Parts: sequence; structure tokens; C-alpha cells
Amino acid sequence: MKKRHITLLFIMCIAALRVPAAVSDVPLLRLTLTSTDGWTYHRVGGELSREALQNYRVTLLTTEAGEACTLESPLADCTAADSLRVDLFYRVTDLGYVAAKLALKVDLLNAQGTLVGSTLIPAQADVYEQHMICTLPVPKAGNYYLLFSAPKADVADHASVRSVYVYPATRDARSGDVNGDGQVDVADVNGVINAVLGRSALNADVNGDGQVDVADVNAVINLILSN
Ligand SMILES: [Ca+2]
Ligand SMILES: [Ca+2]
Repeated sequence: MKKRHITLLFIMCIAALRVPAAVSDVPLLRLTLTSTDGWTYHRVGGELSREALQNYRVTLLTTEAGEACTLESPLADCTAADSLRVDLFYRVTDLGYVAAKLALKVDLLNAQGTLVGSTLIPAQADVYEQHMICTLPVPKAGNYYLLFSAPKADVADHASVRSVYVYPATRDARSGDVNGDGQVDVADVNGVINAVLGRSALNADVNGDGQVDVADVNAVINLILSN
């Protein structure tokens, strides 16, 4: 049997399956009072716990001597993400001290610890409950983690992280490169099939109709054959 016939037979076998396209409102990472697993707070004598978050002890600062107190997320699977949206809630406990001086830095690092992206989020003046938002592009499919710091000295011992949510901005699958490796090839066909079968949360809506189904398998094969 020819390879193309085998492919068509397989497509017919999964033709009845239809699952909704992946949604991007489920956080990839979150740090809350009830969810601190995998997160690390780097500060001598510091701890990351429900009590520490409640009692404003998860501060981010860099001392005059250069010691940085930082917050590190666990690794996240960013295979399906074009970018990450970070929502960080920061409670200021002394406005007079902190106003206009606070800015948080968010670094994106790959699994080997190499810095691949960075942004600085300035605080709003005279606001106790700071909602700090930034977007970091994901350079290519893979696992990444985030490192939060305050690079200016002495700014943030009067403020504390309250919670962090990191949402994936779903990769646009219409190019056919559903796994984000820069190529449209058989690996993407496998990716779409796995998404159709519910084995992967990859955005595989290649034809952009809002569903992930056999039509997307056809669409990615057509993209490969047309190249
Ligand atoms: Ca690909
Ligand atoms: Ca589709």
C-alpha cells in the first residue's frame, strides 16, 4: 500500500473525532496562597509559603552590596506558546518609601538557564495593589522558566509578591508550524494528529475554523505538499 494511501486510511479512522481548539486562558504557571509548588524564593533566610505571601515577606530587592533576592518559577512547557503574558500582583506596604522607585524585572530563561528574554515593569505611583503585566516572546518551542527580580537597590523591602499568573498566548497554527520549530514537516502532522486524538494541548487549528479535527490534518499535509 502506498504511503499516501496509508495516510488517507489513518485520516478516515480519526475522521469522527472533533475536539475544541486549545484555549489560552488557563495559566501555564501560577503562584498563589494555595499553590507554591515548584517556585523558589532566593533570599537568605527567606521562605516561600502561604504565610510568607500573606505576611508580605516575599520581597524582591537588590541590596547595596549587590545581593539579589529573586523569585524563580518552575519550568513550563511552552511548546504551544508564541509568547507568555505575565500577570503579577504586588502589594506595596509603604507608599512613601516605594513610590516611583519600584520596578520589577522579568527574565525568561531556557531549560539550560540561558537568558532568552527580559523586560522591566515599572510600578504605578501611589498604588497599594500593583497589577503588573508584561508580555515576553517565546523564541522557539521548548521549556522555559521565569526569574523575577528588582534590579535597583533598596526599593522593595516595603512590598511583596502576592500572586503570579503566566498565560500562554497560543501559537498561530495557520502557518502549519504547529510545534514552532520553524519547519513545516511530518513532525507537525504528528503534532496535529496528537492534538486531534487529545494527547496534546498544542494549538493545531491549521485551517483556522476554531476546531481541531481531521480537516487540520489534511490542511497541514497540503501545506507540506505545496512547499
Ligand atoms: Ca514544525
Ligand atoms: Ca481546524
